[in-house]
Amino acid sequence: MADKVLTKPRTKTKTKTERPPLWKVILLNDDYTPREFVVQVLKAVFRMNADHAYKVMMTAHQRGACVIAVYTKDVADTKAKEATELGKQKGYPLYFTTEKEE
Ligand code: TYC
Repeated sequence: MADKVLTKPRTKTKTKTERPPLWKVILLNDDYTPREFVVQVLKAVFRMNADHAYKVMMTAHQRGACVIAVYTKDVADTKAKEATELGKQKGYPLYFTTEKEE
């Protein structure tokens, strides 16, 4: 083949130092969701033990909001949606949101 183009295999390796941005999942306080239910959701969706879940719930209760954990965007969105949905199923206004970590 006269027009065949020969290319040399790449030998240089690129050094990747950038990590994917992380997203915070934030629990917001409300006046209606029972404390025990918030603890249950934190344990189920965010794999917290009882002690940690209680502390996070109380922080949101007293300060209005609490950062729960950081994940890649997909995981953060999915978990926030799932946890909010659990409250919704019970008729509670429990709300989880996400925010990009700077
Ligand atoms: N404030 C709620 C109550 O007094 C409990 C609660 C805590 C709700 C934290 C949401 O993110 C929350 N029953």
